[in-house]
Amino acid sequence: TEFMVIDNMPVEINGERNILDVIRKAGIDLPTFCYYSELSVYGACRMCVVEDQWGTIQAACSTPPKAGMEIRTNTPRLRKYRKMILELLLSNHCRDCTTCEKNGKCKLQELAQRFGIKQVRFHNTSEDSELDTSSLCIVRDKSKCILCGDCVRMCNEVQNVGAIEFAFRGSKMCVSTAFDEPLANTKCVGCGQCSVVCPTGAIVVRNDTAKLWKELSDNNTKVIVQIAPAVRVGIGKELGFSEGQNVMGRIVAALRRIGFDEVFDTSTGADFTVLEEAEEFSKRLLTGENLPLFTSCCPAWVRYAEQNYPQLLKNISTCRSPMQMLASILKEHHRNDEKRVVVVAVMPCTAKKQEAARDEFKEDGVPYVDYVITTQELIHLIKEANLIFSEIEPEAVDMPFGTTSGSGVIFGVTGGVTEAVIRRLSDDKSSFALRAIAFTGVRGMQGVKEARIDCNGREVKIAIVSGLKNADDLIRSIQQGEKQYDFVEVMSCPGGCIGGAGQPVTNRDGKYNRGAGLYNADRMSNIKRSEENPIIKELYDGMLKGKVHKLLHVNYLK
Ligand code: HC1
Ligand code: SF4
Repeated sequence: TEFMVIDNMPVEINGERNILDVIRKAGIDLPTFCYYSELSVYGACRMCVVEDQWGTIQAACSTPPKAGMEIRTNTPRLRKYRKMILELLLSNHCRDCTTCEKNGKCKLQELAQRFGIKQVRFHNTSEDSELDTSSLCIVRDKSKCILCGDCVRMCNEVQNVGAIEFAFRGSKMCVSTAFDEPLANTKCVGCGQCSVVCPTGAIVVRNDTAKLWKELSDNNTKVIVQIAPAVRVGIGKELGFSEGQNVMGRIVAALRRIGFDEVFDTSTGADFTVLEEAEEFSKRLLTGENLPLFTSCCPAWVRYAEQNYPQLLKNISTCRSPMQMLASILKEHHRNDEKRVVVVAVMPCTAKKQEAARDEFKEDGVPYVDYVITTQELIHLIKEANLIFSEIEPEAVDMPFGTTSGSGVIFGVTGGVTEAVIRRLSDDKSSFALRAIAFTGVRGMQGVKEARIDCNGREVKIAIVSGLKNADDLIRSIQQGEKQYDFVEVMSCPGGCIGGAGQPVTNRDGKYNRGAGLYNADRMSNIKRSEENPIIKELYDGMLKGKVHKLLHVNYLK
């Protein structure tokens, strides 16, 4: 084995691409602003500088490890250098930390504290800039940007959207949209992944909680809320539980204390999606038309397809997303209520805010989903209500739409929609067959997965992608005839909704734990298949009669 020396300790080199990864493996949290293992190396922030045995200073993120190398990470020179960088960054940065959306989660704030910066000797030369609040999903504040470029690389390399780029050079350099247009006028799909990697408050998730408090205090309004699958495994870590732990019961109880009148689970909506999508898929398999079928529940993906592949829109499922299906059912159920009824959705996703505002999902100008808040905003609500989350006793959701299935819950992790649909379509209904589906290739955190299953004697070819660049590559290989599929699941966020930009930020292991939390919930669920959820039959025989098309489907083809 090869090894190098880090701060007098021998450390094994095991395929790491740079010495930063080796250093971190050795238990040293070398600071960086611009390094993410899933993005290309930019090497601009210089916070990860180290000194070698000859006294040369270099950035650890862009130096490959070599056997025998001797590295120091914490010399007086390096400490001075890091403090200088931080001071320079802070001199050009707004320092209203207490009122910043990122307060307590900002890397600049954390490192200023870690390195004991007590004063900033330089003057702020940057001009004031206006907030860009044009997007329904995220808010940009250029004055808080430190030019690490993480958002730019995320938007280009992982999402293949390219809505933001570096503009100008030297002291005028900034991150900008083309022609400095408001974000809403660009190709931005609202995935929010740029905010996930932004170390400061320069890009944050839009906070819509103020409007919600207003609704909650209005006695003439009934406020109904639905909770998405991924939220239950994404929220716990910040509220005293372990990452990925399922705290659904506590979320339900907290929402009731906050003042929501009825609480439901979006996985109930997902069960309807499974049935409708499975039927749509079987029909297409018979006719051979518009294959592959692309899933439609991810709104950032739908927007991406509208902008880049309009010819593929006919292949996208006409099923509304589970959030929209449940919302239309809820609004229909309360159609004749005396009170005004608003539906709120708690989502792991920033793009759902945009989906809810689409004209397709409005009736007489009123949206089916009135407000979307993200998991992050739900944490704000809980904190603002002074609730001690860990001391709340878990409660169940309301009836009559309170039954769910394990299939609906696994929607929140990449491959989950596919697995749920296969459960519906496979004619072997044994529990053995159900468990075997998990081993066909649908599970796992990889960005591209393939599975082949037998469906009524026919081999069905499936692809599952997360991250829009992966989706784009797959579409190209289909168009060039290199690949052929019948069913393609697309989620914009790497890992699926559990890694949604509305969730508290986590790493690879965190996403894995969240996924495991959802598979656990499925295992513990006594109803595994969507069609076995009793509310399904009840509504198809009742409220949905003659209204399936109106309430559960959508036409993105204009
Ligand atoms: Fe998702 Fe979905 S799973 S899109 O990933 O189909 O956001 O969690 O709510 O609508 O069910 C998100 C999650 C969510 C919808 C469902
Ligand atoms: Fe790019 Fe997504 Fe950010 Fe929009 S929200 S700028 S598409 S990364």
